[in-house]
Amino acid sequence: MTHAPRSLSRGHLAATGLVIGLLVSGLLTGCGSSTPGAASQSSPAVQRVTIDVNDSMRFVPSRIDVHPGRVTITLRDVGIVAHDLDIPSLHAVSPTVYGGKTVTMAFQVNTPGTYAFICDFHLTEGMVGTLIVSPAADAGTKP
Ligand SMILES: [Cu+2]
Repeated sequence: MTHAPRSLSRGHLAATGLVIGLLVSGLLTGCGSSTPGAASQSSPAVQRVTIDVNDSMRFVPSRIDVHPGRVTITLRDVGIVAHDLDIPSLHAVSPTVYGGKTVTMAFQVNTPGTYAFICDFHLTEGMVGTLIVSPAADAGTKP
């Protein structure tokens, strides 16, 4: 008489533990595989950014925010001095842009992080900027 309920409850506990275990492992593998893998592999959209360069030897804006993937930068010279945009760590350099002209550059960036870019002509004058590559998962939560 007393054996039946005990074995029943043990079986119930074991089953509950198994279900929780499956749920937890499912959640863990779901997080692990979707965040970095999908972000760098499956974002076909090209991200387009326009940056002005001017006779004050500045990039405007000097900070660009993108996600991993293909990036196209349009460099617009709103002054008369020639400039370029060089991202040394990505081996990406734009053509030289002259006063009143526009050039474009395209590159691929796969790894989130902070990448410095410079104007090769005016580095000593502080003509620098920062490319911020944040994980694609943050796209929806951006303000
Ligand atoms: Cu410059």
